[in-house]
This record gives sequence, C-alpha cells and structure tokens, in this order.
Amino acid sequence: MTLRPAEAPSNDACALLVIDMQYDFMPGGTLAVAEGHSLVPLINRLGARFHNVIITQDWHPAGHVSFASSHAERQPFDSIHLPYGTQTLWPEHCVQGTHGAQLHEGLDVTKARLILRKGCNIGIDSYSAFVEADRHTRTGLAGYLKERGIDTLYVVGLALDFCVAWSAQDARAAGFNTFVIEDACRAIDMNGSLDQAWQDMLSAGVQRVESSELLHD
Ligand code: VGL
Ligand code: ZN
Repeated sequence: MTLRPAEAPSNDACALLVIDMQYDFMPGGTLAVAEGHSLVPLINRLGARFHNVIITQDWHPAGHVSFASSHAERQPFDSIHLPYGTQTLWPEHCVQGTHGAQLHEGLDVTKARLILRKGCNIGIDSYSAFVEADRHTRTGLAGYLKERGIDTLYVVGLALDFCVAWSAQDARAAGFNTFVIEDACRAIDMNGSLDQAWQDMLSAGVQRVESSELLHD
C-alpha cells in the first residue's frame, strides 16, 4: 500500500533512513558538505514523528581504498579504476573510532532501532546503505527492513548526490517505496553530480518530497 507522505511517519511499515550525519561531512570536517550541520534540527523533528528510525554511519578502516592517500600520486577527487569499477578518491574521512566518524552530538539517536555502519571493508567503498560499491556485497539492511515489515523509506542526510542517492536507488531496486526529503539533505555537488543524482533517482522511481509534506500538524 502506498501512503501519502503525511500519513507515513506514524505508520509501522515506514521508516526514516538518516544517512551519514557525521562530523567529517560537516563544516570543519575533512569532507565537509556546505550547511551539513544545519540539517540536525529538521532531521530531529522528522525523527520524532517516525515510529521507525534507522541511522547510517560511514565507517572506514585506516588506509581505505577510497582515500586518495592510499594511492601513490593521487589527489582527492581524482577518479581511479578498481577491479569493481570507477572510484572517486576522497580525503581521509570517517575513520573508525575518530571524532570525524562520530554522529553529530545534536542528532537525536535515542529512537534509532539500528545504527548501520558501512564502508568497513578496506578494499570496497560503500556509498549505499544496501549494497557496496562492488555492487555485490550486501550490508544486510534490506533483509532487516523486510523482516520488520517495513516497505517504505524516507531518506535524509548527507550527501544527497552520493550516499543518499545511492541508498535511495538501491532501496528502489530492493523493492521499497522510496522518497527523498529534499530539504533534509545537502549535496557535495561536484562536476554536475547533484543534477545527475536527481536524474538517476527519478528515473529509478524515487519520489522527491519536502519536509513540510510530512510535518504538518
Ligand atoms: C560519502 C563520499 C565518501 C557520503 C561517503 O556520505 O555521501 N561521500 N563517503
Ligand atoms: Zn566514505
């Protein structure tokens, strides 16, 4: 059954999926997304309404394959070819156990049923909360959601053009009704990545909504 957004938060079959609200993706972090921190109050308001909240955390080992510093003579934002395909190289970010990998302290995590860590395999990146960048290794999230009877996801967080977009498309591919709450996301937006991400998401059947559609009284 497909619900209108206003009916979703209190429905047990719907979940809010909060992507990577970590210090390294916020001003002052190593891979800062402009205004990333400003989403915290809005995401908390949304989270307060949903019965189901799931949070992801980018969680890389030191020396991760997605770090430019792991490759000789490579700079952040270069692309390289790996056995699984093209990989954008990033500054070191969200290294397991570091401050930059922590969720923003203002993010209300009390309701979260699951905090899913991804990108933990040293040789495989994972923008998606569902399937790693080799497009094969699964995180287990689809199984968790299905076992709990969840069929509809509202996706928010960072970064809209990478982890949010990949997670939303993989959610569709796994059969979930999928909405991205646009004003509860912020983008890196390099080389047209934001426009491309919306094209890809919309053609995959992801729906674009605004938080006001869910937060009316
Ligand atoms: C992300 C680049 C690298 C994200 C994670 O959360 O969007 N982007 N790792
Ligand atoms: Zn990462």
